[in-house]
Amino acid sequence: MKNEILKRLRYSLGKDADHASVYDWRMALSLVLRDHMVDTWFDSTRAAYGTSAKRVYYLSMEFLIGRLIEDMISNQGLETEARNAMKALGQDFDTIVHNEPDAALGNGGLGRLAACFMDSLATLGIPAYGYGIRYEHGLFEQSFVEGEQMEKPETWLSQRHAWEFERPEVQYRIGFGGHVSHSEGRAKWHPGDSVLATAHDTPIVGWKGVWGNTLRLWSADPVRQFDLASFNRGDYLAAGRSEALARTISRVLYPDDTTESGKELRLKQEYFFTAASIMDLLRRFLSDHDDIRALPDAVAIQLNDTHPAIAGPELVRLLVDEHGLEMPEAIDLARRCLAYTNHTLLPEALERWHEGLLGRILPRHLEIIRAIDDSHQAEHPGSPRILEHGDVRMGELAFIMAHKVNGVSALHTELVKETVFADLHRIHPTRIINQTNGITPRRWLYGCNPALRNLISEELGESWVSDLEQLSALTDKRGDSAFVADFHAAKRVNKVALSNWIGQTCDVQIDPDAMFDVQIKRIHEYKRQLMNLLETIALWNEMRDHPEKDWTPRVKIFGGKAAPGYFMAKDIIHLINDTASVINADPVTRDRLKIVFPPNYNVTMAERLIPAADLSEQISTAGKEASGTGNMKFALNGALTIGTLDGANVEIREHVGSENFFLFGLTAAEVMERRQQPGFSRAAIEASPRLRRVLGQIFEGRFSPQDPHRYHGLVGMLYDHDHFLVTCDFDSYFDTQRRADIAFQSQQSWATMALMNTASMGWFSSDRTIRGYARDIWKTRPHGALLEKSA
Ligand code: GPK
Repeated sequence: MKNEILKRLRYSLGKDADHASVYDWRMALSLVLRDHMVDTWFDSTRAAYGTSAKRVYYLSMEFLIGRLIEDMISNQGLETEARNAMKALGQDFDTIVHNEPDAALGNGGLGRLAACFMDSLATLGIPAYGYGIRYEHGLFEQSFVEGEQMEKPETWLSQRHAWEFERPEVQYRIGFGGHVSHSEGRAKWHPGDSVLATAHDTPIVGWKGVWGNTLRLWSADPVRQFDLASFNRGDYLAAGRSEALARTISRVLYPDDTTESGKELRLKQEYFFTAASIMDLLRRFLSDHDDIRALPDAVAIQLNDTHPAIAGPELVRLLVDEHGLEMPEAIDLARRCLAYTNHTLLPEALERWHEGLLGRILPRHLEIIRAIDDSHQAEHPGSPRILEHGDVRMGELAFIMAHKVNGVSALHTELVKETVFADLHRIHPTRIINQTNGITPRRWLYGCNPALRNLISEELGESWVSDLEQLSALTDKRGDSAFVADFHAAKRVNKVALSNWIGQTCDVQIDPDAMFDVQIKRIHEYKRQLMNLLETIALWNEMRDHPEKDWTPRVKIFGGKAAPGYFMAKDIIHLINDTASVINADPVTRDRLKIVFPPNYNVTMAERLIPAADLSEQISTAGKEASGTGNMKFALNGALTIGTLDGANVEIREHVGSENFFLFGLTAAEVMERRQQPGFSRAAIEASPRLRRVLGQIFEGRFSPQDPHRYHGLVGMLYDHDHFLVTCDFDSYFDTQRRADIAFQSQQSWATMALMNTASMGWFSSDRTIRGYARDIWKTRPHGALLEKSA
């Protein structure tokens, strides 16, 4: 490998060892790793063609993959080789790994789920393509200036992307606007504008390098590169204008998570990547099939939320306008290919487009949507409509065009049936099913937590990495005090490493023996970072009132970004940082309580924080978090959860045991009921002197002395429209935190509970989730075993 790296350095980067930078070394190593992958990748592609196996197409606006180098090394079993080679070349391996920028092509859970699914699809050997957008700028870079969030554009592509193959020959023309002509019962769309979608392929190789799939991301390019006529006329700006316009489509990821931006460019992005993907999969299908009617036997298209829901009308359009099928048959054929995953019940996240806007950009699609809507109405009179009050409702469209609709946790799926899609569920009672989310153990234990991984592998060998339920064997170790001590020691190694990193990045000294209490996720009112902070202030007050008590030392760690236009979320960030300045400087509590908020939370930071956490904050208002996947990552890495009965928390608690989980708060049903009571939040505040005191301090400017009015709006919100019931759950949360304090005092029993979490989390592997999709939705079987045999 050493020689391969030197060769790549010389011939692909044009450097010799004496002049190579960290970047050059990283690229050389990455290219060597990519070379190793290509053979597996080709074999898999060939095998998929050979067996004419059904292929899965996962359409997603987001793939939050983070760094890839460690996946590429460990999935191919090249760790020792790679480390030795870099050592022999006099390079520090970790520096090289950390040189790779995160591919932040997603906002949060939805995008990260797509990335975990890609890993599991490859590990299970299911022929699959991920389809998305190659954003030039991923999720913005966050910094804090005097405690406030600032956003800077993210620039991961300012360096060459090591893993992708550009496919300039794989291009599709994507139309927008224009008009539709009808003659002899046939429609034809004449787009007014068009751009080219160009493919960029990243090979995704699964565990042990047995199978490789493709993540195909589209970039938008102008149809005509450069308007030479304008240029020659001297109009230099006009010459580049169409080029710039086309490129804006894949320029930037919308930074909204579970909130809708409703912008025209967003609709164009959605259509752009969906249309390119559908054309691409049809081309592949037609290359080895003659009969378009066989499409559902060869193609399963999964829509990751409604963002690609235009896939339904687009597929129907191609079947009718280009392949000459009749509308009813086309709709039926499309439906048998399509399935839709719902990720949220929050009304502000449900996509709707004004009919006028959609009709202007996609006139033929609007006609087809009307036809779909009318035919569904004719079959099921009185059913909900796709078009309502001048809006196209993408949820209803996705539902009606899918043969299966799934929720992402047991509770969420039940709520999908009872709330957003209650009427459609009555009409199609078998369509909605559950597929509880999962996480890939390759990244979220094997990769991010070497200390724990090694301990587990010494005990069980390595087969747990692709068969996570084997972790249950660790249950037998709970009475083995030596093993529990080793488990505890692994956690401590991670906590020391994190303490050092926080010392460097946040300039705050923290005690590795304190409880590390971590809440990392997008900043959103329903996730209730605010409640966590209020509890922190209340704890601080009590520590100051009773300094003589034996308090459990805590480090409160926050991480996450707010959407740039979400002002309440930005206020919450500001308040966390303001409070941290005051509390961290207090000599009375200095050894007992610290707040840290490292800026620019991303996948790589999660990989650092999760292995070092003792307590995982999963405290959303019950009924609001569809699933959560961070909750799974923490529990797998031996953190205990403090949480509500929300999303997958419910199932996590069932698996790890209620004695190993800190439950608090109202249930989803109680939440709905409480909201109906007038003045519920004032009543809750009245009843809690502790909460009243904290709100008083914030209101009076205790944490913002330079600007005492800064948080009047925020406190007022809690009094008058506490939509997420922070005030109602506060006391229960505070009391449960004190139970956690007491439990933490016995390190031995805490470590045993933590071990029981790790041992019980096998079911939450995304391998299990993907098997569920394959069995219940796609009707496809893993082919990895087949390949392994032939190898
Ligand atoms: C849900 F609707 C959305 C969205 O736009 N973005 C997003 O990340 C998340 N989600 C849910 O909030 C999580 O509860 C869930 O675990 C995740 O999607 C994956 O299903």
